[in-house]
Amino acid sequence: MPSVTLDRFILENEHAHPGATGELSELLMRFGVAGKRIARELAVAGLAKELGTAGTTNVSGEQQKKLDLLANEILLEAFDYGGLVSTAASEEMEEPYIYTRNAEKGRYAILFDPMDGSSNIDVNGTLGTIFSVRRRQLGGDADLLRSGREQVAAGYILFGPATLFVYTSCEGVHLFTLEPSIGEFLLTKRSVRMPARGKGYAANEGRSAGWPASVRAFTEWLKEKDPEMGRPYSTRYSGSLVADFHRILLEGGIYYYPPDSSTGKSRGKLRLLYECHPLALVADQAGGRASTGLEAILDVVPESLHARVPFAIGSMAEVALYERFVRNEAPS
Ligand code: FBP
Repeated sequence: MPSVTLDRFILENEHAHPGATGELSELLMRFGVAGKRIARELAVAGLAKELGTAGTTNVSGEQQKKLDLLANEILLEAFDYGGLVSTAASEEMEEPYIYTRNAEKGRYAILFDPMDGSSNIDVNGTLGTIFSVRRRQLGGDADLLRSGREQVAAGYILFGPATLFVYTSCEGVHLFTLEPSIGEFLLTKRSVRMPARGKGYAANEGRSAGWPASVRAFTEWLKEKDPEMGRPYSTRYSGSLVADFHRILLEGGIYYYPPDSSTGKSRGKLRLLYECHPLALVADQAGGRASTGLEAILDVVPESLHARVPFAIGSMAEVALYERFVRNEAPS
């Protein structure tokens, strides 16, 4: 049984940085604690009547589930003491939450998607929490509306058969598994590397009629018979970005959510700051890539807090090919 706990791993890495104050370490450990609390709530949600909708919609016009709001609350509470965080932004809150007690001294701003894969909640499907950490500079939105390269840490908690904690603080990507009987995340894989090429793709093909022709052509290319190029690829789309990304992190491949004129989502569906930037940093640190099709996701600076962006993420080979199709430089 592995024995390196998340806290020990984070603290040992902190000691590698003489100037470290320990605040980022503490902050990452708090995401671990919040993840354990959310895992517990998910496990009993059906019994606790916590499934279903809350009767409200979020700023993106999506129906909020009770568990979206419960997870949001648990995350906000996790940082409500100790003066670490000045601002928290979330998919489930129109405006950022300012920790008034920490507004001046909190050295970090955090962003999160409390419950990714909401359509899986009521059917016991795989879910996740995505998080991003930035340094506080000027305070308020000015600290948030910045490129993805300014993140100091990012990661996700995956709620599946096991609960996993995956993060990077810009020194590789590390994977931990929750050992329920001791309530600790234990190191299961350090310095995870994404395979350069995969065999699967994750996209909601049911919507392909609304996609740009270039993305439809890319999808058709993946499905052609060509054993030498590892084609045809298999479809692996779970309804949860975190679950699909985690598979790609370990097995390679590509996930994409392009612009979709059939649902009026001309900029795609996924939100840049708390879905795409954090996973793009994890992919980048594991040797993969995330793109709009035209530029690296990490270079995109959002105009607004809940801005959407066309998104493709995964192995270098597949994302590079996706970009060639979008730029109409597809292989003949
Ligand atoms: P939520 O954060 O609201 O769940 O939205 C993101 C997401 O659910 C992704 O996890 C998933 O890949 C995608 O949206 C599913 O969207 P669609 O149902 O349009 O395929």
